[in-house]
Amino acid sequence: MLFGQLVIGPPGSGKTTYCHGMQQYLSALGRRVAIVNLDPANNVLPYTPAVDVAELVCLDTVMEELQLGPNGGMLYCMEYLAANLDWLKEKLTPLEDSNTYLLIDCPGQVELFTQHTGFKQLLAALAGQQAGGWSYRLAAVHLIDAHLATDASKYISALLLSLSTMLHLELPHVNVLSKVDLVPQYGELAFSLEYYTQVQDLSYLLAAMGGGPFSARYRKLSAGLCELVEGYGLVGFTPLAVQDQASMKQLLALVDKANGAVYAKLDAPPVGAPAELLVGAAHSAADDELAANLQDRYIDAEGNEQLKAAGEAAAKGGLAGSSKAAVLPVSLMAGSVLERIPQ
Ligand SMILES: Nc1nc2c(ncn2[C@@H]2O[C@H](COP(=O)(O)OP(=O)(O)OP(=O)(O)O)[C@@H](O)[C@H]2O)c(=O)[nH]1
Ligand SMILES: [Mg+2]
Repeated sequence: MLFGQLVIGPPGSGKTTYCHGMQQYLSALGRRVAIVNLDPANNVLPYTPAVDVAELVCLDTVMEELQLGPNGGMLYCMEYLAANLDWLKEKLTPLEDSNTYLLIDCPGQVELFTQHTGFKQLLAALAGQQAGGWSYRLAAVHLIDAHLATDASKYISALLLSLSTMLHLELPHVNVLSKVDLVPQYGELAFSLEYYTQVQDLSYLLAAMGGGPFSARYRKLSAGLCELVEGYGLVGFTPLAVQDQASMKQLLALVDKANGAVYAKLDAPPVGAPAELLVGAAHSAADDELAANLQDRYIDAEGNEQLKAAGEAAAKGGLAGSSKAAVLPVSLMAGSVLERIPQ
């Protein structure tokens, strides 16, 4: 039986980097792991994938031959994959025999996770328990860029995205606030990191939204949206900085609980899991501790003035809020994950 992670999230939220870092982390722990690249737009990969969708369908060719733009082309590629599941099964079968842990690197188009039928068909095959399903035990790891937490209205929309993704995919789900080490460059957080990692009292966000005429007019709508998210009580985040071993360790522990890898010997069926396994919501004291540590280390740390100044300079140069602004090279970040693992 295969266990694994379906790594999803908006463009630039760090999916590919996370897969690379987690692959190295798991390998260093002695676990057998393979990456499945499902993003046909991933032209330059930092890792060597065990399965690469680009071998089946090429985004550039699709765009050229069908006269589609990049988004339409991507949806076509996913539908093509959903219509050719035999190809995928053939590639994954050798991994089944060796009980390899899967990291599935997905494209960043959010419509795939919130409304697309082809992607849902693909998941039905991968994680389906009924006849025709392959019964892989997958948890969705949903990365949301931490820069969204620097603005109350962006953060509300990130919460809504997480909620609708959880409802659409129907997989055990772990929500992650990624790239928290970059927060000092993005600007001040209205609240400490712990606030964002809990299923919060969202009314504080409304107070932080500012009082422009537009936001005043839509305040009631924002309050309604916050109430909706709170009502589900499921959307909490785990903080992640890929080069920080403690955050990788805690995230892995959460995901292993969500996909059932931790219970593997008990043969428990985690897919179609009850709400308590939607571990984005299963908030623990360890989450608070990790958030406090990351806050000290990356956000309140001495020397962050330089980073903030760099962030402000980038903002003046038009890079404000860009998830690609002033980031470390992938090789450096993933390397540092390894360096910190005790041998
Ligand atoms: N500092 C820092 N940078 C990160 C982290 N994770 C990712 N990045 C950087 O963020 C940028 C985008 O990362 P990717 O891994 O390409 O993001 P993605 O979600 O795969 O992007 P798409 O495939 O285009 O949707 C890269 O420049 C990474 O180096 C992190 O934890 N810390
Ligand atoms: Mg990627």
